[in-house]
Amino acid sequence: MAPSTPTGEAQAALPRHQLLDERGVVREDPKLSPYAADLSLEDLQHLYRSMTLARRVDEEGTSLQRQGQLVLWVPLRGQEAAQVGSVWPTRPTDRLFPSYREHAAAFERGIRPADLMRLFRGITAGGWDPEEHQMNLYTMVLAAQVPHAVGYAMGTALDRRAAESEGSAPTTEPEAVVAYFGDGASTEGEIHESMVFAASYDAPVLFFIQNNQWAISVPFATQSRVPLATRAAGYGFEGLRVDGNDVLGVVAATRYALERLRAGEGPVLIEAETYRMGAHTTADDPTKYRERDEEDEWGHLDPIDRLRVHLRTHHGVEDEFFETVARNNDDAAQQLRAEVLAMEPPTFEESFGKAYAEPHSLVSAERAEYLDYQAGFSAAEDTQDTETGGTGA
Ligand SMILES: Cc1ncc(C[n+]2csc(CCOP(=O)(O)OP(=O)(O)O)c2C)c(N)n1
Ligand SMILES: [Mg+2]
Repeated sequence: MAPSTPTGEAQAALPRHQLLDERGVVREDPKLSPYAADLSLEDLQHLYRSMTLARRVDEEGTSLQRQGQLVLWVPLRGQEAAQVGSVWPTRPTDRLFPSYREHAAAFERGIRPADLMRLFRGITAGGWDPEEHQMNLYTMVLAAQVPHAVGYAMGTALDRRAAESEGSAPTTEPEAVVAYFGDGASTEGEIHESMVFAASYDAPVLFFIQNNQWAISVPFATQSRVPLATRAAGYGFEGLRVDGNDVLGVVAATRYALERLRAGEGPVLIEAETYRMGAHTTADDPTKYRERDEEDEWGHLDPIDRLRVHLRTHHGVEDEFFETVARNNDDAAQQLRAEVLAMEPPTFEESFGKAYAEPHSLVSAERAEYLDYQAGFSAAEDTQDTETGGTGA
C-alpha cells in the first residue's frame, strides 16, 4: 500500500499545527493558540452543530441517490472540521470559491441543503445565488475556480487601491477570498498560474487545500513528494500545515491567514490534512483501491468524535445537548427528504433556455431536434390508436 502522507526532510521542516488532539485534549501551539483562545462554549457548540448537521445531510444525500432520487452524491464525511472551521471565521462579505465537495462550507454560509441538492438531482445548473451568499457555484472542472478566485481577489484589491488614491477609501477592512481545492487538483497547471499571479499582485486570497489523501483512486504520495503547504515558499508566501480534523486548529489557521490577507500582505496557503472517509462519489467503490486498515486508522481521527469528547470532558456538556442536536439533525434530514421528493423537474424551456444568456445556434438546433423527437412519439401514438381503435390510455 502506498503511504498516504509524504515523508522526508520537507515534512520535518514544516510544523504540523494541531490544537485539539485525537483524544479531545487542547494542545499549546505557540503560533496558532492565540487565534483560538477566545472561543466560548457557545462557539464550540455552534461548530459541533454545524459539523454534525453536515454529516447527517451527507448521509441523507447518499440514501437519496441510492433510491434514485439524486443523479449523484459527493460524500464529505471526514472533512467537516476542515470546511466548517475555515468558513466560520470569514465575514459574510468574504467571497468563497468552492470545488464540488464543500457542502459543510455551503451550509455554514447559509445555503439551504435542499438548494444544494437541486444540483445533484439534476434539475438546475446552480442551486443558489452567488451574490446572496458570497459563495460561487460548484465547479466540477478541477482547479477551474482557483484562477477565478485569484482574479476576483486581485479585482477587490485594485478597486480598493483606486478608491484610496481618489481619497474615497472604504471604511471597512479589506475583503478576503477563499479558494477551495483538493490534493488532486493541486497538481493542475492552473494552480501554478494562480499562485504566481496571486503573489505578484499581493492578492488577498487564501488557498485552502483539503488534502483528503485521495484523488479518486490516486493516493497523495503520487501527487507530491512534499507536503503541499511547502510549495507556498516557492511562490514567496506563507504555507501552513494544519490537522484538518481539528476544528480549533483550522479556525486558528484561517484567522491567522485572514489577518495577513486583510493587512495587504498577499496570499496564504493552508493545507488541511484530512481524510475522505467515504467514496469519492456514489459512482465510486473505494474497496477497489484502498485498504480497510487505512480507513480504520483515520476513523480514530474523526473530527466530530474528538470535539464531542472535548465538550464532554472539558466543558461538562451533558447527554441532553448531544441528543437534542442529533434529533434536530434527523428532523432537518426528514424535511430535506420531503422537499427533494417534491421538487418539480425543470420545464422544457428552462432546460434549453438557460445554457447561454443569449440565443445560440447550437442550442437552437438541439432544441428543434428534441421537439421533433418528442413530436415523433405523439405521431406514433396517434397511428397506433387509429390502427387498434384504442383510446391511447
Ligand atoms: C480538469 C479535470 N480533470 C479530471 C477530472 C476528473 N476528476 C474528478 S474528481 C477528480 C479527483 C480530484 O481529487 P482532489 O482534487 O483530491 O479532490 P477530492 O475529490 O479528493 O475532494 C478527478 C481526477 C475533472 N473533473 N476535471
Ligand atoms: Mg483529494
